[in-house]
Amino acid sequence: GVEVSSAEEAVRTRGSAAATIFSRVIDRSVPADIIHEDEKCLAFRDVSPQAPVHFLVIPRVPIPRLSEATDEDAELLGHLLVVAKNVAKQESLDEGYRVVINDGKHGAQSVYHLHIHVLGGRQMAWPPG
Ligand code: IU
Repeated sequence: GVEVSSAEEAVRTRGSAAATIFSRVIDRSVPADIIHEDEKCLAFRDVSPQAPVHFLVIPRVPIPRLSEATDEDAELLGHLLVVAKNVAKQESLDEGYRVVINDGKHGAQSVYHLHIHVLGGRQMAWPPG
């Protein structure tokens, strides 16, 4: 099996990042509908879905926000996007979908553990609110 360090261990290893509710999803200390899991990330259904299909892809390493990712995170960031599209296919989003990363105050980010939103199953509008 794959070696998976706990979220708390990841916080210690990385240093700065504070544990959030998503660390507890990773640790399974809060329940979540997990629809993909691998050695680097998880995908789970958003508890407050804004579309018929709405899931989040999060790294196990608790990077607080996209603007705090580093050049060393490039491979991980690419992996998260590949997982987002693979799970979108798994969820039969054959007509397309919206991918969103909210960053900071103006981005309306509420949970400071980097996450990719994938929304689908209905027509999206542009521009977003
Ligand atoms: P944001 O990009 O930080 O604004 O999005 C956070 C999302 O996390 C938001 O859509 C919440 O509904 C979702 N969420 C969740 O799925 N489970 C939780 O326990 C909490 C938030 I807190």
